[in-house]
Amino acid sequence: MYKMTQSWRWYGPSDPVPLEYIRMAGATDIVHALHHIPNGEVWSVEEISARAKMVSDAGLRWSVVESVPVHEHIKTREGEYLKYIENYKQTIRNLAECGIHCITYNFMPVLDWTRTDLAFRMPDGSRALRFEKAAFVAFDLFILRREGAEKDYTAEEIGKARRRFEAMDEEEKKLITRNVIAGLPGAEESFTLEQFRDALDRYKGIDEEQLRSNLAFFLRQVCPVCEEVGSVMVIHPDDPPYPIIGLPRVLSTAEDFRKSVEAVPSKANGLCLCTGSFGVRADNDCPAMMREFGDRIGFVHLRSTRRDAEGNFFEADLLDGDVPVYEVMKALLEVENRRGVSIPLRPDHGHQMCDDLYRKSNPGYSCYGRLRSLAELRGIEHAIIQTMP
Ligand code: DNO
Repeated sequence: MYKMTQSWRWYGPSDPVPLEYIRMAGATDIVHALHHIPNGEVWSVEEISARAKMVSDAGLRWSVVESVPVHEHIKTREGEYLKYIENYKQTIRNLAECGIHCITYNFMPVLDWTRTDLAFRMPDGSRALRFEKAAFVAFDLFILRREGAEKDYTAEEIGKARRRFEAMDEEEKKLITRNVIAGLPGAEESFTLEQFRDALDRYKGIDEEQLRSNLAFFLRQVCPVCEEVGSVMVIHPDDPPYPIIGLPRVLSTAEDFRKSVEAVPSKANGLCLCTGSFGVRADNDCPAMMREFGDRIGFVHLRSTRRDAEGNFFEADLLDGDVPVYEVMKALLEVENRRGVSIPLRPDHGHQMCDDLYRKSNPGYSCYGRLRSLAELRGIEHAIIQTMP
């Protein structure tokens, strides 16, 4: 019986959750990146293998990279994009030489994932990450003051955002700004408001079709290298899965991934099925996606969000959100056993709880919340297996 490979994201030696705790959580595999290497530079074999050794000395295995960041020049296909693509290829080769064959990346312009609130109080006292639409629109319209932003919102949304903005004190304005543009864990870039406006300007003239074609161009370059060395590129969906701040999005739905595969059918063109990101849209059916894209799924983030009609969402308790976790797990087990592989899966965006409330942790990546999720996932998997033929 093939089962999920229980994995855990580790941010490196300065992560407040050390490797020894991760092992106690029941994970066997580490999801990791060389965060100290600037975007676009080659990861050398020396650096990769030194880090892999640190992981294996702790009795774990570094098997998934999350992420090798895609340089902005590649996303906009301008400037030094060809050089950065060559560097990316070399990093793929170097990772493969060290036995690491699964590479996560995203193609979101400028920002990686986005939240407005990193300490949303849950009824049980734990803290969750949240995206509040009115606060985000208020940031866009009245803090960033993006040119033409009003065109992206309805009169009602603008009215709500104005009232939300007027109710904010200076502290809250600063906090929201920091949450949106200073970079959440794993996002390798952070901006001041000025730099952020410049970064947005570079996307003027790049619409959805153009961005899609830039993604295909990139994949056409790197997938052959992956095929050569037996690796796979797994794209992480947009989070949230719709356009924000006037930027195009190209990986928010099943149809988006279909289009990508149609453009670049290489078997190295894979998917990181993040149920929390896709699950923010009611029209994304995560178990169906697991089945449809099963052959291309190289990595899974299993978490659950809860949305409302206005476009707000928060990271729910794993079994109390909009994502049908049981169905996703069942579909995953079917895929694994059909393919004869164990797919790495990690818990994601756990709540900050217990002792973690009183110490510094990476938002979404504290210890207990993820430990709880992983335990629940393991339980669900165990129970499903009992009833499988
Ligand atoms: C957030 C993460 C993302 C993800 C990247 C992949 O918690 O899921 O930052 O790592 O988008 O490139």
